[in-house]
Amino acid sequence: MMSFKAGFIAVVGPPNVGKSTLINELIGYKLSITSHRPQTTRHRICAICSTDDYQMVFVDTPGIHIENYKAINSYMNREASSSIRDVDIILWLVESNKWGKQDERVLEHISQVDVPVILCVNKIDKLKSEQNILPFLAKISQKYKATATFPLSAFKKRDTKKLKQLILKYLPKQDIIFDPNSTTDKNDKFIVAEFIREKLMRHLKNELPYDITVGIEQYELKNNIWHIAARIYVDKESQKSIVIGNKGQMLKLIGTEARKGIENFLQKKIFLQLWVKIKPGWSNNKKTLSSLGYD
Ligand SMILES: Nc1nc2c(ncn2[C@@H]2O[C@H](COP(=O)(O)OP(=O)(O)OP(=O)(O)O)[C@@H](O)[C@H]2O)c(=O)[nH]1
Ligand SMILES: [Mg+2]
Repeated sequence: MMSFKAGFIAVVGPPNVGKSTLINELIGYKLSITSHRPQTTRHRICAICSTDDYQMVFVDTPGIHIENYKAINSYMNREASSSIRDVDIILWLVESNKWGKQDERVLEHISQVDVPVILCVNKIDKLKSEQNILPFLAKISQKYKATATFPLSAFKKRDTKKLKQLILKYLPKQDIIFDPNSTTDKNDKFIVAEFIREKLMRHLKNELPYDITVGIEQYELKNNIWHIAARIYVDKESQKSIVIGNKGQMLKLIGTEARKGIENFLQKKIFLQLWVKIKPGWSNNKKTLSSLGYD
């Protein structure tokens, strides 16, 4: 298979720029969690897209950010910066007409590697006219000469289809990397915990810390139904009551939505139970972090 193409494509950028949204669109199904809040993605995760002609392995990364005062923040920044080494292509995401300190930080990392970098300028649907982006592009090109520049909206099929063709152009000729049937390098349990965390990120107001986390405690197939029990970790009592909500309504809503997403992903019925537990300072405790999979 001389002409088969395969490779790793890291997607990097500041928090909230649309990395995970773009990846889900590129692979054509929901794998990576997304929300309107920054720092949704915490772990590097591979999303695999295989055809008869190529295999693209997208590497989703946590947004590179400045405030890394907690152990979990430095873990996330490390996950992101280490992900750009040993890949074949980088998709560098910036938001149209937005440039900040975090973008500078991302640029520092990108400047250190020597692979094709496609500058993706996302969320152009927010602009009144696409022309408005030209001065912005000119400013970035003074800082860095990207291999290609691609303005897009991750929401638009036409854009993501074209982006895929561009990626294919730079994808190296080589043998397949993962089994063509696999979708990710993570196990189902990981994805399940993430789907629950997504609903927490989406529903909880901004006063709740983004660093809430989920641990899976039961994961069993009984009578063709997955029985899943998960514990949600928060820092203090007041947060616990927000997560549970008035008469348990919030937790119920999160459970219902998470169950739908998980059933869709696993293609099986599931029975989901959620609990909330207070674990003070977990996000700044290296030992707790590692027990929850942040090694
Ligand atoms: N208007 C608009 N919104 C977008 C677009 N792409 C993503 N978004 C929104 O931007 C928000 C952040 O998207 P994510 O995909 O979670 O961003 P991310 O870069 O993965 O963020 P982190 O994981 O926190 O680093 C979500 O509310 C998305 O719906 C786009 O092209 N246009
Ligand atoms: Mg993300």
